[in-house]
Amino acid sequence: MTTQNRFALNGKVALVTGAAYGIGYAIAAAFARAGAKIAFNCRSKEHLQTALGTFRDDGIDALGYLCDVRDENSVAEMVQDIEKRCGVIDILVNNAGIIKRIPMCEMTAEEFREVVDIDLNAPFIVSKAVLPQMIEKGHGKIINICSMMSELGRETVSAYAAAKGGLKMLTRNIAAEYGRYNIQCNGLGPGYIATPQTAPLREHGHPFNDFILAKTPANRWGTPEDLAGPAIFLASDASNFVNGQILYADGGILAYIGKQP
Ligand code: NAP
Ligand code: GCO
Repeated sequence: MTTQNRFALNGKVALVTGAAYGIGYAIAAAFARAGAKIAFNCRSKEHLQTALGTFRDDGIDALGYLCDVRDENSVAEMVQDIEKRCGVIDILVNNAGIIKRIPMCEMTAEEFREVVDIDLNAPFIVSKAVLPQMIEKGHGKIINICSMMSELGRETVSAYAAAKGGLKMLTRNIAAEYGRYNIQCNGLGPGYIATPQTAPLREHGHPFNDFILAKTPANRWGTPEDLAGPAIFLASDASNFVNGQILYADGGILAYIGKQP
């Protein structure tokens, strides 16, 4: 196999959760351009229809599903339909996620639970839905979208950091338990990326914007497209001996104390 072919995804079936827009959309589109058959899901019918149109405009024939990743039955039905129509899922990206920015003592237990349900419990649910078929097929790739908050805390994101920290360890445990079946499970840890999720932090004049630029050696917010290459690497044969790792695509934030005064 040539070096270039090791990064190809031809003939692969990929499910990217929460890929109606943002990071998930960019990863799904990159996988399609690398040769994969794409399936994605989201909760909103409007988001689904818009995303299907955007994929079509991008020349990508994607399968779209209305499915809340917290709903085991809905996830099972989605996976069964994808595998009936396209074959066994070779690549799963657990991307769907939310954040609630609330000081911990003002956050309700229900709000905390909702974030952990979507950002941590759901990757468990969706991974469990695809693993048996990957084992039977003799290979598979699971990529969990982690975060700076898999490593660092900050004010107001206690639920999100707890979930993303847990997702890092779920990643390592899936690698530990299923590596013997030629299944690689790794994390992709984006830095601060310009998507709807971070839009509130980038509003004109918001102090967080200057804060992040000062904390990022690249001195810019990332774009969803900055994650395409790292995601293709983790989804392809090029990473067949990489397992249980978190690949940070963060512009250098984690390596940097911050701009000196
Ligand atoms: P986003 O713009 O808010 O998009 C989130 C996507 O997930 C949407 O398509 C949303 O569609 C879907 N979604 C949310 N909850 C869902 C559920 N319960 N079931 C199914 N789909 C669901 O977020 P993003 O910035 O692209 O982030 C994507 C992932 O990267 C998240 O896991 C996030 O934590 C992580 N991340 C983001 C950044 C960043 O700086 N943006 C950095 C590190 C990590 P519906 O609302 O229609 O369901
Ligand atoms: C926040 C941001 C971050 C990013 C991302 C950083 O409020 O701090 O939303 O959490 O989303 O997770 O890697």
